[in-house]
Amino acid sequence: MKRIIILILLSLVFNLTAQNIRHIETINDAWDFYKGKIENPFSKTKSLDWEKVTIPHSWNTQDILDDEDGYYRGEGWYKKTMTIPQIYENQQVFLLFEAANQVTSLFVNGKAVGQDHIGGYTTFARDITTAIKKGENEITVKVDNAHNDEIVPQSADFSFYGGIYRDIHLVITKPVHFEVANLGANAVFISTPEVSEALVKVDVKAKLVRPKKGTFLVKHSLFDANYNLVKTVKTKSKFGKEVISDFSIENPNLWSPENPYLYKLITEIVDQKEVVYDRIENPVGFRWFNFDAKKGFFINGKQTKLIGTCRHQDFYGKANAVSDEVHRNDMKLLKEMGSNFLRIAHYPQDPAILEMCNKMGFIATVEIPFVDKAAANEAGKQNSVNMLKEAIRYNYNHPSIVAWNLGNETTMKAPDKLGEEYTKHFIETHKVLAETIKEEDKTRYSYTVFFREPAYQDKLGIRFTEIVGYNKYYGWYRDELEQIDENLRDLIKRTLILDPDKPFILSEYGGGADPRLRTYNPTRFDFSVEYQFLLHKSYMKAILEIPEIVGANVWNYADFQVEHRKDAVPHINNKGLVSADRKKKDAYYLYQALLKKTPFVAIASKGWRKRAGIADEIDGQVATQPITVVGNGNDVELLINGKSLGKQKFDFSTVTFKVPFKQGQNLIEVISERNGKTIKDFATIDFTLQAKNLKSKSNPFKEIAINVGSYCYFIEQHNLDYLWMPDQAYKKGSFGYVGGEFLRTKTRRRNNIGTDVSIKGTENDPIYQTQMIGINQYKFDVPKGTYELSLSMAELKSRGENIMDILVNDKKVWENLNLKKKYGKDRGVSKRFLISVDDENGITVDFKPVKGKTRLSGIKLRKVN
Ligand code: GCB
Ligand code: CA
Repeated sequence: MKRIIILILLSLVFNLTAQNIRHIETINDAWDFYKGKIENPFSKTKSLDWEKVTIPHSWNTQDILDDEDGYYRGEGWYKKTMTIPQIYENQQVFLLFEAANQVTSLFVNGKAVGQDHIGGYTTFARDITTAIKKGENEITVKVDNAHNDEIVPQSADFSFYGGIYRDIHLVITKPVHFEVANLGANAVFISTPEVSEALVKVDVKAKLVRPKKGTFLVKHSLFDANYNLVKTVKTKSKFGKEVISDFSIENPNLWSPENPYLYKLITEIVDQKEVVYDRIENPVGFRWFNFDAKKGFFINGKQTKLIGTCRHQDFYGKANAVSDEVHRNDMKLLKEMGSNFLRIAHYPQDPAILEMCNKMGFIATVEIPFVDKAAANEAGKQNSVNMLKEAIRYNYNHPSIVAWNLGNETTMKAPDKLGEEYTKHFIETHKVLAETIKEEDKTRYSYTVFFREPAYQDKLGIRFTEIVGYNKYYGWYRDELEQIDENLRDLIKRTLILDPDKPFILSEYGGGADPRLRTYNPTRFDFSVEYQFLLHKSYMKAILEIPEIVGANVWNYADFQVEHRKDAVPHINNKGLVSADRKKKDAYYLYQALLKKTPFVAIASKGWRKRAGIADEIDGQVATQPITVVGNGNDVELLINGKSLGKQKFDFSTVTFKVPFKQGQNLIEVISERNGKTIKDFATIDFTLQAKNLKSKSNPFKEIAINVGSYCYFIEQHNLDYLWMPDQAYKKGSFGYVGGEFLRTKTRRRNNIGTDVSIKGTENDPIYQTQMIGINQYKFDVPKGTYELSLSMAELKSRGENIMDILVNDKKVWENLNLKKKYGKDRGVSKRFLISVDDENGITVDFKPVKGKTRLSGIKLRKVN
């Protein structure tokens, strides 16, 4: 009997608490969506074509990837009918939007509710209590992502996708409740004015909505990670006043990247009889931290080098309408990479990200999308301030956040060229944002990210924040790998002269890599995975050695979609350590080897499964190619097809073996050891061995494709992993070009091979972006037979008229070819010819200029008979 009573009592207690959590549910499903302007949104005539969609949703998933310039920026309408569940008597009902880009208007039953929400990346809520009725309600949301002079971002290297691209929640409370519909949609603010190993002092500020009459108390209950109650405090509330509570606890478990220990604070509104009116939960991490310009970042007194990445909210084919699962998976990959630092760039992101930062032990910075240029008038400035306030208030309780960043490369559009009026607002915006950070949150640092010379910012007078970040692309947009270390040291000197106490973060660095491009001769701006690997290796050497770099963020964790970008993959900024659909590139494994504390080894290029090479010797059975292994052991053994190539020592976590590949499947195994633990990795590689002599009897010629004018292999992704080989000058017995030179992009800062023009009519842009200009011949010393010869060409960035004749074995096959005139510029053209070789002279393709210059981008030869 006694037991039964206890059980009943327990279940009562349980039920009570379960009921007392405020009611929150997502309302993401089955919205009707219409893209475009609607003149008369609430008329009953059904002339418009509405489409059913699920939130997260963006209307720009496709048009940012197509060949047409621009993407839809304008209105989109969402509507849905719903009955509101009756949870409490006299309940209060709110809609909470995690974000919608970028101006959002809400209508309930045909009437506007609240003000339009301005800004695409911050969370907001609206009180719909008085607008709703019993039964069906029509909820209508207009979202507009048109350019707006008064809202940042004004310009940036990402896409301003439109839509309700994050969850919508229905929040239902009792009449007495914590505020919901306020700037930042958060009502409980936790800070820790004092933290040490012995003691923490906790301050909590709560904002509630209550009637004038009655006694209502705010009750805080702190639980440890095992849900043991550690502390309870109750504070009386006064009508119209914030409720401030404080308490302290002894010997706290501290939060840090190594041990992200989280307490949980349950905050309730109760009356004198302990009846609960509302309840909110927050994670709490106790830590203290500081930045020191010379010694670096310290957490709980321990010096910690901050190494990590930046991240965009973006996924291939989904725009920014990314599910929480993808967000959490990203955080898992970042953790596995060994990083402890995350720059949430260039705007506040989905709440899932900071939830995981807290849980996994990331040090994070959060910023608003003041990028490239200010919204330079009074309204624009105020909108930016509001955005920042919303971001700070909504995210105030995350222990992972250490700094608020007010902007990124804000001088990209040089203020001195935009007039006095602009400059005035521009400077004032920096100032007021920096002040807002300190007014809103005294417990964290204010931060700005620049890219121009320190002296430039100095002259403008915009160095207002306590820490400073620099985005520097040495070894990519300018200068070579060898100069990275020296350039960084010089830059730091120049900033510390101006601000000796202002800590320096390398807030961006990186280089592009298209996973389809591979090479053994990496050069700057070739977009090869190998160059990106070398670039990150050079940076990490410098970053780890220079104490004044207190933190560094790779640009970027993942490739992301930029409508106007024209790199090796059009519309993709491919500086990611993983691709836009999250496949790891070689540099990702390098970071693991350098950062992970647990035993680790990997074949860096294991993602490159399809390879080819020319046999080492005439009639040889193997082609020897380098394989780089990364790891944190002392040394590593490599086996190819079961045969050991011995052990080699790691140097800066990397080592390269010369590996002989045979035709067909090859198995590479690597074995290493750390802390007494054996670790292994393997890769299977499908290898095509090309004979050194194309007339070889033991390895007869079948087919070859050459990426003319490039040192890079190119792997076609939508064509059965078709592999193009790098180009070479003609060698007797083999193949290659005669005459001409590699097309290069020559600017003040660059002289790279190829050019980043988006090529029409093909997905194999890199084949066409690289080419031989002024080529005389292409030769293949193949045996007798019938061949299919395929020529790929495009006219890019050319001057004047270019006309050529093409001859194969002295026979004119293409006369007076004017690519630009016939096909238009920047279009990939590919034509196949059937050729019969009846003698021992193989194939010679002649390119004869009629006017201007000859050109060739790719060539394929396949033996038919
Ligand atoms: C930057 C910007 C970032 C760009 C990046 C790049 O400095 O802050 O938004 O995407 O450079 O890839 O050029
Ligand atoms: Ca090419």
